[in-house]
Amino acid sequence: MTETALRICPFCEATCGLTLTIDAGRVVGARGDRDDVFSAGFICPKGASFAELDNDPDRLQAPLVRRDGVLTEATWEEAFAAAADGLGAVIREHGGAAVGAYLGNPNAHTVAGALYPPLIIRGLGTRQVFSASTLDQMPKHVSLGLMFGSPVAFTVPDLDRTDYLVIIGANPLVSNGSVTTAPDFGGKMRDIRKRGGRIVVIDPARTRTAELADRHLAPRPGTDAALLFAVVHVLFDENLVALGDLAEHVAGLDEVRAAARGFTPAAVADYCGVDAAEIETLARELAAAPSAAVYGRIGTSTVEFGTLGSWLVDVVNILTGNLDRPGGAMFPCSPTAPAPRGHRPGKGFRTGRWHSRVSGRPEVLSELPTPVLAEEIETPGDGQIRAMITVAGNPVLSAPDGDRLDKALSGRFMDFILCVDPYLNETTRHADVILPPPPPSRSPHFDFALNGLAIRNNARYSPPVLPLDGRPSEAEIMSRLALVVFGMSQDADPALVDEQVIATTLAKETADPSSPVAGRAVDELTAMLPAGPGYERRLDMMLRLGAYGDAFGARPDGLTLQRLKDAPHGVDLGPLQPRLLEVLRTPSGQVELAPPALIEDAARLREAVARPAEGFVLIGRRHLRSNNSWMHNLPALAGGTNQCTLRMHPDDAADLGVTDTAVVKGAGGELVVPVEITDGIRRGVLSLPHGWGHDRPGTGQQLAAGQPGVNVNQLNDGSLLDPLSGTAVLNGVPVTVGPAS
Ligand SMILES: Nc1nc2c(c(=O)[nH]1)N[C@H]1C(S)=C(S)[C@@H](COP(=O)(O)OP(=O)(O)OC[C@H]3O[C@@H](n4cnc5c(=O)[nH]c(N)nc54)[C@H](O)[C@@H]3O)O[C@H]1N2
Ligand SMILES: Nc1nc2c(c(=O)[nH]1)N[C@H]1C(S)=C(S)[C@@H](COP(=O)(O)OP(=O)(O)OC[C@H]3O[C@@H](n4cnc5c(=O)[nH]c(N)nc54)[C@H](O)[C@@H]3O)O[C@H]1N2
Ligand code: SF4
Ligand SMILES: [Mo]
Repeated sequence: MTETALRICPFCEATCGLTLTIDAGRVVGARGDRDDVFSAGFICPKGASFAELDNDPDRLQAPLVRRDGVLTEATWEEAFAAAADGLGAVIREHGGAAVGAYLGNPNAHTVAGALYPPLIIRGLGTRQVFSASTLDQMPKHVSLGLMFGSPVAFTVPDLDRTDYLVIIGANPLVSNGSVTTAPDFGGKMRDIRKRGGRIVVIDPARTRTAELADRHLAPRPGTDAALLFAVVHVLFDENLVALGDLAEHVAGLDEVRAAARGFTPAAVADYCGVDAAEIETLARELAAAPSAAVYGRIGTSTVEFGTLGSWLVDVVNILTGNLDRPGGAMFPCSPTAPAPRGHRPGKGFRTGRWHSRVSGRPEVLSELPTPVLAEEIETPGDGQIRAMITVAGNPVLSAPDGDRLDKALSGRFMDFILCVDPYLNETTRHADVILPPPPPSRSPHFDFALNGLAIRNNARYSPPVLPLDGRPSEAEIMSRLALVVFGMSQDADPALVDEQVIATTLAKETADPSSPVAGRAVDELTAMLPAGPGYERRLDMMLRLGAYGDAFGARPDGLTLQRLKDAPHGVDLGPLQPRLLEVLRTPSGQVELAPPALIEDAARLREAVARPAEGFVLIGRRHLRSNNSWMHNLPALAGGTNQCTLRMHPDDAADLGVTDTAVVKGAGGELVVPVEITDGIRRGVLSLPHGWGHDRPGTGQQLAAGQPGVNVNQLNDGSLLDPLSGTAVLNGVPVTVGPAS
């Protein structure tokens, strides 16, 4: 007898609702949930492969502990004891500050990843914190922090209502959207055009997304900031700036006008490789559209001028009056964001409160750039990293110069490595202890991070579909690690960790006169939380304190966890609403259009524009049936078009005599790679996907090892960073290329 169960897909940012088929205690199928309030039945090949991923025989079923040099299966009690011994010894000898942490991408997709890493890092008191953010969206955090006073004040394009969409450096038809949570992004693009709207895609490659657009501009990689500055220039020059209702809330207009002065379309045309007339048309159309939204992603972020480009996306949205209005770029309101407390100035946003030990890179959001992780491990001295905790990450493949990190992790430097990960991969193979979380079917789901990026406000919760069968949940694994770093006995109840958070949060809220629970008794509120796992109690608390919450009974119609459980297809919270004044937290209480750090960095861009462009540059590429480094092991997704090939323009190939295999050389190394010749990429540009290179011994993904591909990040030595955010330059990397002999 088969049954069905609902579960939000955790494999990308689109957060589609799935209907799983369960047979004999395992998931055997998945289809889109047509009644899901947000995704309405949409599904992609990864979601459809849920069963394969959930049941992958290479997933670790039990923890591994290194014994006599060999990773060996152990019981959970043995593994937790080994974790406590190993971490405890390093903390006693060198202090918690000598423990480094690396947090990978799936932390944005798990309940445990949202709730526990901050506690563990605080408990360690370490500044050696690294994550996938400095390989990804950190430039956006910095630009948002400087402009709005909050590094998480993300805007998203209001896809359901916009008349004019500009997509710059994103390929949502393949990635399914990022930092904009929108199931069926492609369908929404088609709808824009059906209702008479227009779409422009700016990308050096003619992607599937570009093929859906009215117009495709193909700039040279790394030049978006200059292109957007030229758009700003035209807006000022032709008197097209129209802030509308924003006018009274925006400071720094004159400084931006002055900064844009040198960036005329003619001055940037050669550097960007885009005709001046195309840039002028773009600016005029943006200004003329009834509503418009510019949406930038990886191609504007992991580049030499990532923070400048991320900033200019919002500058253009503001100058055309499209920030915070329907059809423009709007601020979503997550159900777990604290209830709004009105317009009040904040402390603002600062980076560089401390610096990395070896090369002096500034801290950003309490993190250091992942490209400096290896040197922080290798370089002796005070503060050297002696132990690592990695959670849901694979930096050996995802970060620049993986070979160096690989050696650093395997060598004499490390006393102890602990990984929380379901797979033995290129990074976790160095662990002393691996604690594997249960598969998604046995884990809860709630989108703490991604709800704040949704193009329509909504709240959905999936409890675990299948029982844990004696394994600890990922929440319990992380709670137990928190107990270790807090120096508590291993016999202590892991639930204490959640109860401590609940007690502290409620004490703060009840003491805050602007809180919806001001003045109430902590005990009374605690007693209202449901019995059950600590993560559910914390989620219920956050929902009740949140923007739509029941304020612990004060607003009886408001959200509680029970209400979400009663609505398994989710609760729709309506289209995005203007809320700029709620999110603004700059000291001035204004939008800072011209933060000094960005105006200063524009000088670096001016120099680049003046410098003649030569040689090949490399960009990245994603495949629909792939996900960073960890989905190359599923038969349903492997093979076909999902290949680790070098894409190259036919004229470039002919000039160089490249036919089927090429050698690519970069500052970090060289690769021999099969070539795919296509006119879907600009001349002078090469593309390679990341997350490949599964040929290292001691990993445990057999299918992936059979089709290993090469690690693109080996071309990169890690020295190229966007200086304001510490983000690795992964697009627009200078390389040379020639035929393989
Ligand atoms: N050249 C180049 N490099 C890039 C990029 C690029 O575009 N070009 N993109 C960058 C980007 S945007 C990102 S986000 C990074 C990603 O970089 P990482 O986050 O370091 O790498 P992933 O490959 O996403 O690895 C995710 C790991 O999480 C594990 N995992 C999966 N599910 C769970 C779970 O439920 N719990 C736990 N604990 N673990 C889980 C997987 O087994 C896998 O080992 O790569 C970056 N690297
Ligand atoms: N199927 C699949 N989906 C994924 C992932 C995956 O690996 N596979 N990874 C997930 C993750 S971690 C993330 S962060 C998101 C990323 O989501 P997206 O940003 O939408 O994904 P990318 O495919 O990296 O798109 C970046 C685009 O920028 C272009 N580009 C490169 N350099 C430049 C440049 O200098 N300027 C401009 N204008 N464009 C440039 C590239 O050609 C590419 O088309 O995808 C997520 N979804
Ligand atoms: S688009 Fe993303 S969330 Fe939706 S089914 Fe595919 S992988 Fe899952
Ligand atoms: Mo990412």
